[in-house]
Amino acid sequence: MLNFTVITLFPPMFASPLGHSILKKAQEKGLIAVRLVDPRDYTTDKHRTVDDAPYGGGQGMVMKPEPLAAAIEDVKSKSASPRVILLSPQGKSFDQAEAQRLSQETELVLVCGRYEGVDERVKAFVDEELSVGDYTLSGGELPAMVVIDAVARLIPGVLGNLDSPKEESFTEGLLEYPQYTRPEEFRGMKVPEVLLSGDHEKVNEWRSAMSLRLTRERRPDLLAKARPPAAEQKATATGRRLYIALLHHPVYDKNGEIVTTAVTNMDIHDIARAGKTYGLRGFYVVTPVKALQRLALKIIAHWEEGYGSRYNETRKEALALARVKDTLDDAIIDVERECGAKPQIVASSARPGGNRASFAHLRKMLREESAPFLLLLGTGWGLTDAVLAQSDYILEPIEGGTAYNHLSVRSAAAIMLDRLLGRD
Ligand code: 4GT
Repeated sequence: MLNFTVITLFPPMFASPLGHSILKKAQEKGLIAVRLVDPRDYTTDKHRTVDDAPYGGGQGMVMKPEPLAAAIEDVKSKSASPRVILLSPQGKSFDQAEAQRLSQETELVLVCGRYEGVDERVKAFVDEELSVGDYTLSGGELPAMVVIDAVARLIPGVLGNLDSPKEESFTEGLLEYPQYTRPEEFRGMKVPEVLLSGDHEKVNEWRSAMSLRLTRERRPDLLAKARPPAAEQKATATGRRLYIALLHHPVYDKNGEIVTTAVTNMDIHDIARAGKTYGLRGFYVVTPVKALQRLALKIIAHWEEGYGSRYNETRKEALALARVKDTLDDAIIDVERECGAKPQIVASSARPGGNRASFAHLRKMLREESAPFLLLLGTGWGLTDAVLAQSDYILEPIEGGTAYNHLSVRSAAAIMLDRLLGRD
């Protein structure tokens, strides 16, 4: 139960918003109550004066402090733990997080200014000031109604569902996705196919993707503000489609011969840690050499289960991404098993030439398509032409703008992950 008390010179203004729909029902159900208090009832002169001319001159009138202070004090004296809020353009911005915070209170007192504003000394009687946006209104009444509506909706039961009305946290803090209802086609405009599919997972993915895209286009400030859980899920939603395979065979050596390179501790650790940081779904260490597979497994298991797991909890989390496979085909089959779809193969090559996909393009595909992607990283002198030829895309090379072109595979992996999954 949340008790609102509104201190206003115009109590009848509240009748309509409170007398309809959700807010009306919320009061009927006893989930909120709204009391209206007129500061004019706290005047002591015979003209019941609530305003006066500003000291220092200037146009308009200012709300006198005495009636407002008396009204606030009276309301406070009748309540256990009231939180007194002055609606004011100079206040802190009211947003969904503020609404969430206020919905935890039991007594909210909303003070509405009129004329040119309230005498500054009234502020000694309020706990905080809130603004509903950067524009000027004729009074605090509409802002008070905005606050009542936004806060009341968050009280369990007001919207019908008894548990907290929070939706999937994925889209929390982002703009809503587009909504459609019947008919399926209206004036030549069709409802997106996916919404008719009955596939709830696909529908949710589409809605999340639309929310993200809309927010990125229109309100990038909201994305930057998104709280860590939302941000993390945003990363993993695209990262969940991306896998990396580190190929130790087939790769070239410096003479252009096809060879098998050795597994290294540092590559496995660093790529796993970068992968974990950016929300990569899985990291394949590919080598056909049994002894090197055992070595890779030992490196992973040391951190997953051995002394290292107790020694360093965060590295254990990262190494849990790593999987050892005999061949590239085994890695592809593993992705398909996990995602239910064949991965698109993206090769990376530092050698110039070929038809290249840009990082921006792959980043977009990761966000907007549902297929998994397997990014191939070569060791030694790079992936063979045969592997490049069987790939769906060859990623553009990473260029540092110099003639020197010898990034380690783990540096290249980190840069690629940032370009594909990192924050804008
Ligand atoms: C805008 C807001 C607000 C006004 C807002 C004092 C006299 C303030 C008129 C009142 N305008 N109040 N709370 N953006 N105007 O929240």
